[in-house]
Amino acid sequence: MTDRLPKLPRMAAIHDLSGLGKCSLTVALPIVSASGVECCCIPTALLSTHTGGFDDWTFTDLSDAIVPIAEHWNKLGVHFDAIYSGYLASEAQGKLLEHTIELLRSDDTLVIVDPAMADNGRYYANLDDSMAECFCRLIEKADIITPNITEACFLTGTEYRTAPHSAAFVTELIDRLSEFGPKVVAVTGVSLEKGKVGIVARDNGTGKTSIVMNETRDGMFHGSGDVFASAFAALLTRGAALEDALHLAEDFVAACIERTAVRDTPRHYGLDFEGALPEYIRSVDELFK
Ligand code: PXL
Repeated sequence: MTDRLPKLPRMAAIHDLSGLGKCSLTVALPIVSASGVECCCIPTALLSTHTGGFDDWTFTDLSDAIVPIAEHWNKLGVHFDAIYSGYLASEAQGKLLEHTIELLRSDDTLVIVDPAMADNGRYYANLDDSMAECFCRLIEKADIITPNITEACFLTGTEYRTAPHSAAFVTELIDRLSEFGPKVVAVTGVSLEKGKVGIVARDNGTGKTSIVMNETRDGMFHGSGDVFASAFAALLTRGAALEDALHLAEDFVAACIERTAVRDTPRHYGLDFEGALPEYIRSVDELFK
């Protein structure tokens, strides 16, 4: 049997660990694993909850652990097919992440940076423009970036606009983000027409733009960006075509949102992704059959 199994791709996932309120590592670890990719974790901070919608969260900074973990892995000679990062607790962590990427990256490593710092026209708690500056430096090192509309605006110094978004506005954002050099720019939370929301992605290698849209649901679904980016990053790490990765990841997010809405799970608790995993795994298996 083992000689029939393909190589297991390996990803370094560098995110905070928020114990309650699914996002960051509590989303990346299960979803990357379910996608058939080994997920090696570097927790950047330990929080009781994430910072969106909860009060009085605890916060333990793990900045001092980031580079030593990467140095140990580097010394072991472990090869990473991908490096995937998200929310950063401080600007200083941006510098540490840059160093970590240098330590873990090989010529064929895919670097995915999700500049998770803002939504709905506002920065997350305790973050400001200095975080956008920090992510501007980081996305120069990335092959793939997955900002939402707010983050795309903050990274490019563009005034934030609420939905519906004109195609020209989204194209302009993608053009400006492409100047930072990433091969793939995938902007999430785009609504080109009332009642629909989704992702517009451009492959700067081919110049092809792909759009995937789903029905909107009322309200905001915390953690949906992390669910999308985790599935998308893992599928691309496995070698999926951009269009396939986009559709599969977005369908998965839509199924998670549906379950969250039907259960009426408090939105800040994150997406009910657990029950959508079996179907997602079947679709992943089908794609790589
Ligand atoms: O998913 C974004 C995110 C990740 N981690 C922490 C957060 C947030 C958004 O609020 O607070 C700690």
